[in-house]
Amino acid sequence: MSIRPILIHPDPRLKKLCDPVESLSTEIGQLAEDMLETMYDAPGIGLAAPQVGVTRRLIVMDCVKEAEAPPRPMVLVNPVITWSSEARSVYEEGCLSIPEQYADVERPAEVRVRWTALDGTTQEEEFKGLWATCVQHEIDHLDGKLFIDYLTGLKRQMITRRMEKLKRERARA
Ligand code: K2U
Ligand code: ZN
Repeated sequence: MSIRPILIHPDPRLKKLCDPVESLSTEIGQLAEDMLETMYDAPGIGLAAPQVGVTRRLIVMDCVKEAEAPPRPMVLVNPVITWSSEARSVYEEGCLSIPEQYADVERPAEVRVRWTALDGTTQEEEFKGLWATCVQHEIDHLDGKLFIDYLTGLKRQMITRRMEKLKRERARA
């Protein structure tokens, strides 16, 4: 188990179309474990493999928000959205690769997702609410898409400039 560094936008690895996971190797299992640990440490409620520099189609999530409720860590290999609702919802999104920047993003309110679990079984589940927003946000990462790509050019440029400044400051530290 190890916490891996999270790439910060702008970074070409965050814009790449990720490759499907071909086999459920121990390396993939270790990566999933590290991604969950990295996500909880951030803290966040989702994380995609490209955010830790691995351009493979693997995401982790745990959107359980109630403090007393048991966590529900999920590992989705090669996730595919098989259905999206007509209804849309707006959520103020953030991103661990774009720290401290938030903006309203509109997405389908409910989605059905099919994926391969680490045990090799095929799973399919409908997600609503924050889980739906999160799974769409994570699958976007696998296609090199960030939530700021849904904003106007001006807003996106402003956020990108702030991240470039943050990276310069971190490099000097
Ligand atoms: O992909 C990521 O960067 C993880 C995000 C996932 C996420 C973003 C927006 C909306 C839902 C999920 C992190 O968890 S960012 C932290 C966060 C948590 C709740 C709401 C917004 C941002
Ligand atoms: Zn993100």
